[in-house]
Amino acid sequence: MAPSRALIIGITGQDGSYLAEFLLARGYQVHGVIRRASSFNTARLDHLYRDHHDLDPTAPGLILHHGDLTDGSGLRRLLNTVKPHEIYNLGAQSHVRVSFDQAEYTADVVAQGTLRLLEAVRDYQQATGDQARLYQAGSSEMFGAAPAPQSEATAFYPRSPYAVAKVAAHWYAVNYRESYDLFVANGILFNHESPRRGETFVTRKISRAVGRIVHGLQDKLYLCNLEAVRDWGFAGDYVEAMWRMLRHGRADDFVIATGSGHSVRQFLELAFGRVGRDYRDFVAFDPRFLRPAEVNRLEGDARRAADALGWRPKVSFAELVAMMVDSDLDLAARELSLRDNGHAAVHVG
Ligand code: NAP
Ligand code: F7E
Repeated sequence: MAPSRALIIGITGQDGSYLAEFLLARGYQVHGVIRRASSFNTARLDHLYRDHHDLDPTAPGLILHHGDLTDGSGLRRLLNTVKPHEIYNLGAQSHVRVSFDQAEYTADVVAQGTLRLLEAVRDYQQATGDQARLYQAGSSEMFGAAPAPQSEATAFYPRSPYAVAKVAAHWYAVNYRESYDLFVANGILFNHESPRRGETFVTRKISRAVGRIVHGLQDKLYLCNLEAVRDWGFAGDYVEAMWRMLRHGRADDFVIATGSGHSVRQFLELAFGRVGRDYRDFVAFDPRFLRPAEVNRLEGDARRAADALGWRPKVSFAELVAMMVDSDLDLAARELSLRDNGHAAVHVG
């Protein structure tokens, strides 16, 4: 029997790599969309990738295609080529602070890009009669200043160009679901992290600094607001929720969260505590990282996902911090060894 085909937009990111692993393990043929870049941008996928000459095109495996959410005709051609059963739209300029500096670009990729994809799926479904189920990566940032805990019933109050663009994408998805009978599920995911998290998000910035400080490669860590509270889970757990949303009997919107919030300061205490250090000896304040409008507290209520999808997080906050610090201790040890052997530093962004 031919395998199920999944198309992942944003496969080179943190979530894309975990989702690709998850789907490959279940026998999917995974098609990933990557952006053309002047250097390789597939580091998170290298362990999964095999040269396409060695692949059977009708069997499970990973196949990569060039594409971009700003290029609607390319997306249409991809749908016609891949004929996906499931589509995961994870593509985004996903950094909240950066979205204040690149607001139009963020809107083009996140809001307009989702609209381009929905239009392509609508036409594909109408032309072929085949349904491609779509997962849309929404964010707890859409709740912004709304009081915690936030659930599917909480009204959005976005506080950044990124969050506003995600709200637009969310409502485009709802509108296309209601107008054209598309199967579109909106995941409203709270922060999820891992050793593969981008290095400029606060958790990874901290775990990376712990590793480099222990190995003498860094002596200061510059941060801004330590009182912000986030509901941090493990990305590996969260990609399973995406998949479950597309297997559910009805397209719907789901909050995915652990239910408990922690401050950046608490993350620092645990991360530095794991290596017997006090974060106060290393952390300094840099106002450049402040956002023009901050989101103070995000803490999700994921009871709908637990009841309808049977989804629950497995990795605790303390386990997540330990996993990230341990991984970055190894990475820093390798960086030190490369440096001592005359190689350039490992690039960490
Ligand atoms: P990420 O690591 O920043 O990955 C984003 C992905 O989108 C990368 O593969 C990136 O490609 C790709 N991308 C960027 N611009 C694109 C464009 N114009 N066209 C096509 N692809 C593009 O983000 P993540 O943490 O994996 O998050 C996945 C999705 O969930 C994002 O939509 C994010 O906004 C959303 N989200 C994340 C969290 C979280 O806590 N991680 C929570 C809620 C929602 P390059 O590698 O080439 O840059
Ligand atoms: O910031 C504070 C910062 O950039 C968390 C994205 O995946 O999750 C992510 O967005 C908090 C904020 O994540 C620094 O002010 C302090 O209050 O790690 P972050 P985020 O903004 O929550 C959501 C759910 C998404 O959807 C996004 O795509 O930490 N903070 N000092 C700092 N943050 C950063 N980045 N750097 C600092 O130095």
